[in-house]
Amino acid sequence: MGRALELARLRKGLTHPNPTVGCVVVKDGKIISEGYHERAGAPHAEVVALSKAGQNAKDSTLYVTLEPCSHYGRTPPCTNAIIEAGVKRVVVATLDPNPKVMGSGIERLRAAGIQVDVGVLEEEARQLNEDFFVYITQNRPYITLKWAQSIDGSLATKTGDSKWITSRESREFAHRLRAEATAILVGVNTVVKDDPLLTVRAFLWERQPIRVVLDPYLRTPLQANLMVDTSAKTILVTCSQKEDKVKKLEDMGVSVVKAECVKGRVDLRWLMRWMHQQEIMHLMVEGGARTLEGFIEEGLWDRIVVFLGPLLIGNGIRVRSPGAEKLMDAIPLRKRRLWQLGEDVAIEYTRAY
Ligand code: AOF
Ligand code: ZN
Repeated sequence: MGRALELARLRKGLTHPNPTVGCVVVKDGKIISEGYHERAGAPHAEVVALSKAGQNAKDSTLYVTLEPCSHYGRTPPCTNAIIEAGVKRVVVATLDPNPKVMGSGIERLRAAGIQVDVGVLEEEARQLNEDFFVYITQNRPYITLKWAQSIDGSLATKTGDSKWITSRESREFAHRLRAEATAILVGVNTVVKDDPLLTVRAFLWERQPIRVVLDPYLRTPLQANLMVDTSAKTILVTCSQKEDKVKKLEDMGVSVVKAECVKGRVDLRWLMRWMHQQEIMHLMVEGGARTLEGFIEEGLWDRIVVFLGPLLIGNGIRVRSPGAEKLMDAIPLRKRRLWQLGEDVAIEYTRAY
């Protein structure tokens, strides 16, 4: 199962809106074939591994990091392939929370007389696909909030200077995080002030996340990097009804989405439902402060990754939500992972409960 998880990790970030899945077929104590799910629409991990094993799969044990599917999606059910191949035993790391599967894959296999064991390296398997799990059960993308701050908590100086709080190592690592997201979102102020590209550039990658700008009044400059650069798709989410401006932007190749708005701000809950419909599985919010606050205020986040740069900025721009009076009113977090990146550290937090 450790090997199957390794295989799944190879495709992390490349299978949206599907989970990443690895599979190993074992016979007489030896691995006879391996497979992973390459991308949405491609065959599932089990089918890849079984077709490599051929006739040899008879009486084998199949290890898979996610419950085999039992439904017709973009591809036929894996349970059929497993039963037809004559597999004797199936070991599953974790159940598939997809309402179309959810235990029925296991049932199908057992009904066919196959021994099925569930729960091997379950924690690792759940963490690997936690974005898919949220997406498939909650009608919204999995949401990562990411920012870089000084030791005393500033995202920028009073005048908005923020390049750079963290080192090149941290920024490269941040591209790893981008690579796992389906879309990267920023507020229009960040576009105006920082003019970011929001692409994965620190290493070669098969796809670029979609860029999304919260831009209620269509203030994104036509010459902004994310307007001019064509290596990734750009979507502006707006409250504006100015048809001529919309047309001009669309002519430049960007998409403009007219959002439901409340008091001149995009309704984030509406936006999350819309993104779910667009099969955006994992959204990373990169700032600025007001945008991050909006997501925190709505309780719309699953994970926070904060980068700490060795600086004291003092009276700068901060993420202020939820403005607790008492510690009792603060949002408690749980530290999950920590990375040392040169002089910086990055810490990953999830909800404490
Ligand atoms: C598996 N093995 O490798 C994957 C599974 O549209 P489809 O046919 O690709 O089905 C997608 C669903 O199948 C997805 O939402 C998830 O429930 C499951 N993914 N299942 O047995 C795999 N990628
Ligand atoms: Zn399947």
